[in-house]
Amino acid sequence: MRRVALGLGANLGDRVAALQGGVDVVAPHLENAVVSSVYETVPVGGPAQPDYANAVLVGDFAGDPLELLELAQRAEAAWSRTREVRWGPRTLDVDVLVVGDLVRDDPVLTLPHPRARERAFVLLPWAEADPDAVLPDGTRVADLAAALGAADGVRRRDDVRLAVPS
Ligand code: A4P
Ligand code: MG
Repeated sequence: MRRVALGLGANLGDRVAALQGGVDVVAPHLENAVVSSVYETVPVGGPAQPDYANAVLVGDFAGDPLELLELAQRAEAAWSRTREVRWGPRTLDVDVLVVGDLVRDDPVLTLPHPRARERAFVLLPWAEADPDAVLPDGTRVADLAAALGAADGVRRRDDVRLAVPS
């Protein structure tokens, strides 16, 4: 059993419904699943595009890392994600952030996710969902989140809540 974290992002259509749809596909395959609040975030990189809704799902996963990637991609496909532009708008993007302390330098599945540790829209929800989360090199996610300071462009929403299916 490994501790895993997935980052979910959506910036087209009903964004909260898309995030919930992603949780509904992946969470049943996790134990002790916890999902963060929804965060309203300014887009990072890519062309001019609408703001994102982001969240992080954590839990314990017994399967192979590639099975988790497949679940993430199944969730994206369920929201018929269109993917014309790298870093462009998407109905649902699901990234595997970590799979326990595994390190993989493989384009099919790179672990930890190479940009996770720099991004406020990942670090803040992740630290909220799992205050004890650590990266494979031992860095605490909560410390990285705290170091962001004002966390420009990331705002936690209090008006909506995602649910982990029971
Ligand atoms: N892949 C390799 N490693 C992984 C991993 N750890 N998790 C491969 C998921 N996939 C991984 O991904 C391309 C390929 O990466 C996949 O085939 C998979 O096998 P993709 O999702 O098709 O491409 P992408 O999402 O366009 O690119 P990428 O690199 O995932 O983009 P990012 O880094 O996820 O950035 N701003 C805000 N505020 N919020 C966001 O959520 N997201 C992005 C996307 C940009 N700006 C954003 C946000
Ligand atoms: Mg992605």
